[in-house]
Amino acid sequence: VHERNETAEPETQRVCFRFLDQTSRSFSAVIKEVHPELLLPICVFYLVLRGLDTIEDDPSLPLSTKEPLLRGFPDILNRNGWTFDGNRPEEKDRNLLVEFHNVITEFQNLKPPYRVIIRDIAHKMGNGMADYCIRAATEGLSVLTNDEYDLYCHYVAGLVGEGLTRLFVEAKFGNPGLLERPGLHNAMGLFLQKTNIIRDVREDHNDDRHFWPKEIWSKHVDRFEDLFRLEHREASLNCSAEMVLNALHHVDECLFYLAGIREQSIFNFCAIPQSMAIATLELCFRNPAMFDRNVKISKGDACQLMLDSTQNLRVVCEVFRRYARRIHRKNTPKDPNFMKISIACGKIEKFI
Ligand code: PS7
Ligand code: MN
Ligand code: MN
Ligand code: MN
Ligand code: MN
Ligand code: MN
Repeated sequence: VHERNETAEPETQRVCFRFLDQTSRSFSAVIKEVHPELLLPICVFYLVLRGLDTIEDDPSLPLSTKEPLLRGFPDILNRNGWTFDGNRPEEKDRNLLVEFHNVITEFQNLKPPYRVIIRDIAHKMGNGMADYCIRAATEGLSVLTNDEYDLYCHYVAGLVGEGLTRLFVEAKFGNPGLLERPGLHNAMGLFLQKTNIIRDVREDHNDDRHFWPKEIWSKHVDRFEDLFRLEHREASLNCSAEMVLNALHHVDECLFYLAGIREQSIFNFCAIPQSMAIATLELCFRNPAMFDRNVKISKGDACQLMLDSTQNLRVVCEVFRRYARRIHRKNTPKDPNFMKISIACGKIEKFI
């Protein structure tokens, strides 16, 4: 464990770590355990992307404000003192942008190669978000095909995988071969993002945000809203099971990716969220509660997952096997995807 010397930290760094705690429930703990060489770069990377997401997520921002901000984020990172107070008062991470000059200062103090990576990912993500915001404003996102769903997840999460992998390799904590396998780091992001989209379906629906692709939900219900109606519960469960099946296809690539990590703190940083994700998928699988309220894995399960994800790849594979077996047991022949789900679980159970 590497302790930061908080009294020697400049004020702007302290502000960044405070924002990390405030804006991330799941990532702040794992980021703070990262090797000192990448601790601040990853914290700043997180806050830059959280800033972008806070612009993307705010429905009160007109497209004419939103689009140039998203596309112009690489420039913003050059502007000393830039802040933004245009988010609606109830936007949860509004203050991050109101005090964004702290993030910009710390960004500018990073080593040049780290800055290049963070700026490049902010550029690609901002443009991808802008493209989908335009589409969401005109027709909504619940019309997506499966390929469009994967592309959206690539922009908001697969690119995070690319950026992190470039940081790991630059710091010599990852096998440079990982850079030649974009499918692997993309899978790391897609697996997390798809799990988030599955679990948050109720909350996102309340905010009028629909990410489940039409290519999937239209096989089960006529209108997206029907997923939340009691008389369609069986169809909704089959639909969510197909969403889980879609996410499970990334598992083997995620486990291959983890085999390329060479430093323990980075391994933990990568493995913990992946383990939490497979446990969350298991919790959501054929669980009607997810259509009524937010479901969350228990504190006890989360603790066990932390312990198991900070050992080595063999133990992490064991975690994946355990949850795949539980999904397998809940699978039912009433489900139109019964066979496919059974095969997908069987593959994970036999992996390594
Ligand atoms: C730089 C650690 C480890 C190779 C802010 C980590 C929101 C699922 O949608 O707040 O607000 O409910 O729960 C993270 C790959 C990205 C993908 C994406 C930056 C793993 C802006 C995480 C995270 C790649 C877009 C969770 C993708 O957010 O979501 C750093 C390797 C940010 C990772 C968003 C979502 C993250 C997410 P929401 P959450
Ligand atoms: Mn978003
Ligand atoms: Mn968000
Ligand atoms: Mn999101
Ligand atoms: Mn979400
Ligand atoms: Mn969230």
